[in-house]
Amino acid sequence: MKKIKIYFAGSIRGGREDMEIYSNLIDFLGNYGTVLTEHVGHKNVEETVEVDKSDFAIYDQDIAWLRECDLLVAEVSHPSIGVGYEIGVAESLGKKILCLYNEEAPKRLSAMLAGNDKISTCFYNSIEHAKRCIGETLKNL
Ligand code: 6K6
Repeated sequence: MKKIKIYFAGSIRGGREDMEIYSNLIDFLGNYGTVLTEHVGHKNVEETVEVDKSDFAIYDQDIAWLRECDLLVAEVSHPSIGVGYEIGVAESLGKKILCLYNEEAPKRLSAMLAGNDKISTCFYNSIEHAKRCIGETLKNL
């Protein structure tokens, strides 16, 4: 059976406060398919990048992965311009999109996601809850 390809999006330059949650979710997603963007859950992601990887190269690679993926899972509790942009690109490519938002996050979720019926949003209250949402989405993929 063909392994599904999952693009995981999470804040990098927007702030790394939720990095451990990303890492936990990426490990979980790895049980279901190939996560194209494992680096989003790595500590010191920006420092570990090869010195010659320009922002242009990062952009080109991420757009290619967005085209290639079967599913975008975006952790959106911590606002990030890059993640919002990726969600818009994925929507325009007709990709299935699951947004995960911790209902205790300090900032309300953008209406551009919460009000978008082409995006499934899971308002989770625990990491286990977020994982159940992922399981449901994958069952229906
Ligand atoms: C680290 C490891 C390898 O390369 C890096 C350098 N930075 C990035 N590499 C790959 N994708 C990135 C990088 N910076 C941002 N992104 C993409 O934007 C990711 O797919 C994230 O989902 C999103 C985060 O956007 P910001 O605006 O919070 O940085």
